[in-house]
Amino acid sequence: MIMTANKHNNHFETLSYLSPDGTLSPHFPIEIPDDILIKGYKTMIITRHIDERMITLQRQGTISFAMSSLGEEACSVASAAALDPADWMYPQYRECGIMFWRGFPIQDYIHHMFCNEKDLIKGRQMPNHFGSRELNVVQVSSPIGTKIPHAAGCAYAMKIQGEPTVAICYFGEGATSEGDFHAGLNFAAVRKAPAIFFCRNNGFAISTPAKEQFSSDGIAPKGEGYGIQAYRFDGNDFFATYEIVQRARRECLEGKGPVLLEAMTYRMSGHSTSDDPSSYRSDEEVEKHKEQCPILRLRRYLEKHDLWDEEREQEWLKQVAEETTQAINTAKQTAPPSLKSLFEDVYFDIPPPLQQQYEELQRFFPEDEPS
Ligand SMILES: Cc1ncc(C[n+]2csc(CCOP(=O)(O)OP(=O)(O)O)c2C)c(N)n1
Repeated sequence: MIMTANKHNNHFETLSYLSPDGTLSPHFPIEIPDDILIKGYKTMIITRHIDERMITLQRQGTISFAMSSLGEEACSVASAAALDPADWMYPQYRECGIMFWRGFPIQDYIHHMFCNEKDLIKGRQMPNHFGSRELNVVQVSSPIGTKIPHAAGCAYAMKIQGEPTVAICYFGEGATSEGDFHAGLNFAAVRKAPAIFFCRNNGFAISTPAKEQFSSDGIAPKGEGYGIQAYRFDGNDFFATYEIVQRARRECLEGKGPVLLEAMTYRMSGHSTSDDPSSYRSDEEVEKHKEQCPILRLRRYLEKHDLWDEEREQEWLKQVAEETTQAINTAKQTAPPSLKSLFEDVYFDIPPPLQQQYEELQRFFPEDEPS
């Protein structure tokens, strides 16, 4: 059961309902419709498959960089499932599952990973820095923690305007060491902004283990200091994640102020394709976490309830793999952003000095066609 911060030992329990063998606790307080569970499972499969393919493409030198959410898929997918499509989302780079939940086409995601001319952000960011204005997902940005005050401000604006929506901001436990974490949580707490601060505690900030990041009992007890509600739960448990995010959303909309969530999970992958985790953690440690795989756990539940089977699994894997292959092939044949795009979207009309720079640059890229 969830406890509020115990002032004597600051120990928070971790709420969990789904066991590794797929048995759901009879204490699970709500019912999640079967179609949400099935869509959630299928979306986690898409997320994992695309992550794997992107890592491979990076290793082959086709794309420049990739980050994976291997083992953390329930955090993004179950939380997105518990929200309303009108809620604003501020993801970090490990939340591509929210995009797939909200219906972002695989093709658009892969164009983004290739940073080509069909990338919605025109290749101006690194891969995994997705976003979609249409889906109310604010684009990822590299500096860690900067989205926390943005989400607090967005939530406060929605409150002032009387909109029945919340803003959710995702970040890792490493981001909580940034000043922006304090500024964002304090502002949201004082203004009672309907913001959900979703901390994915996956154990590492690149090579720094959580135990070297803070001396508190994780992140959840910090909510007490800001005077806000906090919950800690098993982030590899689709049911717990869904229920807690739904609850946090309700509390936000009841005017109780922001909620701090700490999803306990484990980063199964390297930090990014530039990282070699074998230099700071053992294979045995990683192996130990495999049994907690959020996809496996939900699959076992679905199978126990005749909502999924091996035949459906194979069919879905095939469909996802084919669509991904097709999307990769299309992205490979898509041109990079034009040189001209470097000069666009800042001014309504390109000022003469920039126009001159563009023309000078063109001399070095005579084959570049303005798109
Ligand atoms: C302000 C800032 N400092 C440092 C970095 C370099 N950096 C990129 S990711 C990262 C670790 C973030 O860890 P965490 O917030 O726990 O998220 P995770 O990668 O574990 O999901 C760091 C230090 C950065 N991008 N921005």
